Amino acid sequence: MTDRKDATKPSSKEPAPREKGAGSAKQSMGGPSAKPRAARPKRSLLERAATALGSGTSSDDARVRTFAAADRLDAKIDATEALVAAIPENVNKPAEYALRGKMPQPPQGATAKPENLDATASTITESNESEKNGAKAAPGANPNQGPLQKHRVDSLGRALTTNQGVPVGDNQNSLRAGLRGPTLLEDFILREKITHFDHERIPERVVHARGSGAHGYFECTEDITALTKAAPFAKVGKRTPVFVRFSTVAGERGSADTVRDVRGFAVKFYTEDGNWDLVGNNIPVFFIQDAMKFPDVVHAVKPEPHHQMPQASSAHDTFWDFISLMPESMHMVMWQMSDRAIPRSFRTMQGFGVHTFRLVNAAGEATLVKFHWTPVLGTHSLDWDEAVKIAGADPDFHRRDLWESIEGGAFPEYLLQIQTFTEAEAERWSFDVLDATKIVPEELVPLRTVGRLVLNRNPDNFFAETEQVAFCTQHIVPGIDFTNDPLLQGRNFSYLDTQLTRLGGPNFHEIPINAPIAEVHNNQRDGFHRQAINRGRVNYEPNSLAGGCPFQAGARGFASVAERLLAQQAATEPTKLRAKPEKFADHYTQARLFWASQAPVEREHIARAFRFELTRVQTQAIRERMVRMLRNVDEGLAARVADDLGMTLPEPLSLAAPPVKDPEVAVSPPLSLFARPGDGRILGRRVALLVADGVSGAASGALYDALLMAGAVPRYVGARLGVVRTAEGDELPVEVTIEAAPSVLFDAAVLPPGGGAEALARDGLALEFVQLQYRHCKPLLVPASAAPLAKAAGVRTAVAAAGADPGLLALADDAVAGAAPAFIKAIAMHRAWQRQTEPPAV
Ligand code: HDE
Repeated sequence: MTDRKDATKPSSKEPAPREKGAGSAKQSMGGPSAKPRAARPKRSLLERAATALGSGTSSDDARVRTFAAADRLDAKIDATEALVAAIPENVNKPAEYALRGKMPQPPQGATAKPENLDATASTITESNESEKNGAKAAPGANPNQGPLQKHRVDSLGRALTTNQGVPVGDNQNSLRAGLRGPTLLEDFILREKITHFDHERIPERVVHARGSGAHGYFECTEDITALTKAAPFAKVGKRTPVFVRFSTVAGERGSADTVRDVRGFAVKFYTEDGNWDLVGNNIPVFFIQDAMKFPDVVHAVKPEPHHQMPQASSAHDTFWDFISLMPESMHMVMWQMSDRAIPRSFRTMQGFGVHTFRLVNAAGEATLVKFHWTPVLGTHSLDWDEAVKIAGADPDFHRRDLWESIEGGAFPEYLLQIQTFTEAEAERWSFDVLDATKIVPEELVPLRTVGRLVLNRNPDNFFAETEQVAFCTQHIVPGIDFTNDPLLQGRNFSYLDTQLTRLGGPNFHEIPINAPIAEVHNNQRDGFHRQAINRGRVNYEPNSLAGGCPFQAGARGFASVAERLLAQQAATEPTKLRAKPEKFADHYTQARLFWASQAPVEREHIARAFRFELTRVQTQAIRERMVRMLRNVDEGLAARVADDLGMTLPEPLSLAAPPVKDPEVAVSPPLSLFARPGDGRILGRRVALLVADGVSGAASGALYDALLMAGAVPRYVGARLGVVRTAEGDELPVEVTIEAAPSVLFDAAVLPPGGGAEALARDGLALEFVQLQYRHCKPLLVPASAAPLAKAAGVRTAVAAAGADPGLLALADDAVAGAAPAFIKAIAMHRAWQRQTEPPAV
């Protein structure tokens, strides 16, 4: 290296004249072009001082600039030579090869430090600062990463401008030739505004188009460093920022939230080792075993291509045609027909990583793992009739619930639980852990809680964050690794590929919501919408012109778990083939396990769901094939569905492989929704207090306050907005009307204590309100004076009196004010399914 520390410092001695030769040849090939030193005229003291101060190249005096530039370019060449010479050869090359039977370990890349930063600069004029240019790049920095605040825009106190920052004088009128004349093409303000508007829409996600997102954090709560070196688990108490997006799968971007569908549960962890995306669902298995079939299953469930119907529904011929020909989907379909597919909210559903992944510790040892998200408020779902009605009353039901809960401080929270097991254990099981249509029952491997996820901030802008966020299964960090699950392997290709079209090119990682907080340094360049302005002329590795930077991280970097694939293979097995392992051929054992683990009311709902879906199917032969498939799950279920469809029981479908004898687990209680009732809190639960003139303000107010204190969302619901006059002679505000917020939007209801029920009993909408609260098995508080209203709506108070309906609280009017604890308990139970009959009694 030269003895110069910086071009801005004076040299201790006059540099030796440069020899003609390699150096000057480089110059003629476009390298830094300075005059050969020998030819340089003597400079005045003034000029030398200007150079020394580093201001020479921006001096107003052209002569000063010329000399300063020459001096600095000279120094740059010297420094470049020294930098390149510091890496005399690629000493790491042998480490790429398995030599003499030894597996190579990737070393850290060779690197050298320039003594003069100009050596790696694109241009020596980089120190000419301006309001736009700002300062030159800080060594080793990529400021495109990091907190989002530098991208947030707030226009308080600002005037309207064009996208070029030109103030807009008139945002009401386009530029016209005369008051009544035509609009002029010259109106660049109008054209810019309309053009931008015309291009506001980007392609929606081909699946999971409908989604809602939130920011939050993941907190590590248990030390699992023995299992993984992944950054989020580095220390108990460590918090990692996350962005989570929940979604439906089949519906378009504007479809309703409460359709019967799988829900996406995608979490992006912004770790200091880069982004880790855990792109999961709320159902722990999937329809298919090989990524090859993904386009088929999605085509089958999406609206039929000839008439584009039905929207966001699997209840049509093409879906069930495909499913009935794909028996491996039977397990997933059982979950999809269960109430899991109509969750009450994103806050009350589980999430699953689905595939078997690997955890990798600092020693490079791997453990197989399944990821589970468990909501602390418990797993709760809607009733199908309710879900259908909500789709009309509030298509944004889940989105609103998420948004309002976070705005209201009731932050959604989930535990991260893991199941870990070894390859040897997995080998012994009757199912293959690489088969995404199978779970690992909790009885085989219990869940272990290792962290919690808290969603505590709504996005500022739906498009910029929730729409543009790009989840990719291949986004993993050191400490996590894939397995050979053929579905996961295909996903690892698909997610990056899909973002290219959706987000317009290969630089989607630079969109603020996608940019990691870890710095990004590589030699990828150019492409649509490039944000980073990379300094210097080096965009390849290895290099010496940039001191080897950015260099290969070696042991600090990501390393895939070394697998001994061939050793696991049978000697007769070809190395390259298209086929599935034998255990994948068992299609029904775990579908049976799921059915056997459901509570009676859950089974009832599953049977009804099959009835509904298959009734919508128009082709009798498809219905029949599905019932044949169901016979391989449960004879009773098949018979019930056949009966409901008015068909005689057909023969069962043939099996690809004989059933598993003595599966490890025959019943798994945790597979029931009721296994996770939650922690008893009723955060964000919406409770209607029906009011009309004559209502007791004191009793209603006491209940209202108690519900509010419990974190619920009580609302005074009346026939019309304004106020009602209370029994005490005061006024009570009606917050929302029965028409605008019908029954299905509330989790529980209180009929008016004191008075007012008679008026409501004459209102068809109010009667329907009470009737549906009752039909949907929701907690209902019926004061004695409101009994006629309840009776008119069909509420069977006698059943409650016999203790068979824990969701119905029939009380004396003067007991209402103090009934909050019992009512809150009933709400926390979610639904009194004991009340449900087939067909519904009301
Ligand atoms: Fe996806 N999936 N998927 N998927 N998936 C997408 O990526 C795909 C699968 C999941 O909120 C797409 O960015 C293939 C399983 C979620 O932005 C696409 C296969 C699971 C989301 C894609 C699967 C998922 C997606 C569409 C079979 C649960 C939404 C837009 C091999 C573990 C993420 C996008 C968000 C999105 C492909 C199967 C979950 C096309 C090829 C299994 C939660 O890349």
